[in-house]
Amino acid sequence: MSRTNEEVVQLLRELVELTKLDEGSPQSFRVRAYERARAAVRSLPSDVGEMTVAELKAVDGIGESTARKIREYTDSGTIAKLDQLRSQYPSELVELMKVPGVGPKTVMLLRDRLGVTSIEGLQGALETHRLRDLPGMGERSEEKISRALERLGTYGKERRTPIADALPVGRQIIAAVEAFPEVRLAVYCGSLRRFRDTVADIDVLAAATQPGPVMDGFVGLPFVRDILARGDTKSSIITASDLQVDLRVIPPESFGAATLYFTGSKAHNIALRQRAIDRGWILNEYELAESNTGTVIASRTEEAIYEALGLEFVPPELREDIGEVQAAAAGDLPDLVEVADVRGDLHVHSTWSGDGRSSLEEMISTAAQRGLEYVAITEHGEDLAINGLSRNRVLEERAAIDQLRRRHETLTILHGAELNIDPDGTVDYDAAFLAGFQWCVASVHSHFDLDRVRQTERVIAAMANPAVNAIGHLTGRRIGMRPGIELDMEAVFDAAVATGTALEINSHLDRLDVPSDLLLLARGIPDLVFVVSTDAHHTTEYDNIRWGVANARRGWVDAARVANTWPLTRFLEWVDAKRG
Ligand code: DGT
Ligand code: CA
Ligand code: ZN
Repeated sequence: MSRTNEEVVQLLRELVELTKLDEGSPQSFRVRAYERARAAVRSLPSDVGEMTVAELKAVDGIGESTARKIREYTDSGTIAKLDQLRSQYPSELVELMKVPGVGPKTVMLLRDRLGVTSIEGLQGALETHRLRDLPGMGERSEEKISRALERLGTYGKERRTPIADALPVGRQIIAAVEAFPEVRLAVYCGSLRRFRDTVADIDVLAAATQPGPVMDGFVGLPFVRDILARGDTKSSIITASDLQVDLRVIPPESFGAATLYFTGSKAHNIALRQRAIDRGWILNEYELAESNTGTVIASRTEEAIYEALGLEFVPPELREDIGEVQAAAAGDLPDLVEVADVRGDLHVHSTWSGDGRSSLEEMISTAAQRGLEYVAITEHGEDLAINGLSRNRVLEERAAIDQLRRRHETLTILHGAELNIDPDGTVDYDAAFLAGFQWCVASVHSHFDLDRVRQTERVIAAMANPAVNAIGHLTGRRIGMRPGIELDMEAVFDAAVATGTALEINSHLDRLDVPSDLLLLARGIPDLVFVVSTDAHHTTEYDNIRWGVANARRGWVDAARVANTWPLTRFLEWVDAKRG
């Protein structure tokens, strides 16, 4: 995506949220118009900065008034309507809508009746049980909101930003900083580079010999809302999307030591520093050096520093001091899955599903162009309202796929489905009809608030179904928006192994599901099988595979356990072992 397109996508996201509040509804005409426009710009190949209002309007999903707002932004750098909404609804108030169970109407009630205008205020009101007296609320909804807030754990003073919001900003900043003539190389470090689900801030390093102009350029970037500090080699800003970004300029000869230091984690750094001390050396953000003489041993690259310390290179996703330093010392790091290992994508939608945005033909030809060896088309099952496929539609699509197979001889196309797991663990269609599919993913799309025992039974019952090859986005979480269902992971892992069912690692940045902390619990289970899938609804979303892979790596998932890295024959043998 072009930089302007990324900026516009973020502004439209803001407009969506603000308009929800302004109109007191998450579904109003205007809200949906902005949402459609956002999806359209996201997958637009051309640069919106270069497009006229007429050209913008011609894009499917962009209406007249949004087209004018986009043009207003690319011409003037601001949108008057957005500025007005921002001043009317402060960001702390907007943030309240992220709490599950709190919609725009509730936010306005909270503000007008209880004077609550922030998450902290909401916490206070919950503690004193003042929510239950609001119109339309009660003890139950109060309890629900209270629990959701607790489990989300991303609010208050330790407010953290979901990676789906932070990563585009991080990439945008890197691109902007690397465009300065003085800068040779820029990287984001910290929790973002380690690929945590949420980040507190974005730590950026730039290699340059003249820091002054880089500092000037940085604080002058168009998406800078506030300047917190402007120093000689370090500055901090707040972006329009409300994220803190720190930029440090580092001399090129220290770049490795600095990226190592600022990537962290703190605990990983401490373990490395101890290894250095044991050897009579010091390790800091400038260099690895001999303590006595100050002679530099390594500083320019991270690789050189790990090597000097007698360690295998530790990928950033593993740097949490949970055994990776010992493993690197023993030459025993896992053989982590990489994007290049992936041969197939096993969760793909097209416009046959109500929420798909590229045609079947486009999804298949893009899979072929990208060099995939196999792909499973998995439209929603009939139980999913609006987006699901009736039996007739399934059979029609099967015929359409048969036609497309003739045109794509190097690509193996599986006709699959994404089934919905009912509260009791049953799925769509019937056994005979299900046997007609070649691959099925089954996912939880409803009833997120059952207790742990019932959720566990539900998922295990779906695994026992011979038609189900993988469980899609296991917990159903949306990072920062909806907590995942609670599961007895030990029981889930056991059932997956016993039934020959894979656990999907969903690549959507707001899902990253199975979450990496749960993947870590499966480190010692060699027979557990995973698949890393995109759940693409548009051709551009095949690219998301790298986020699923990064999440898998953070969970120490080795390539051998990822079924879609296997050659086709082996993969199909494994699928058929269950489908019979
Ligand atoms: P965050 O920002 O909470 O999402 O997590 P981090 O890991 O990005 O933490 P942050 O931004 O406070 O610091 C970035 C990195 O800088 C951190 O991972 C390690 C390094 N660092 C910061 N403060 C210290 C410190 O006091 N000692 C050591 N050894 N390293 C530090
Ligand atoms: Ca950080
Ligand atoms: Zn899906």
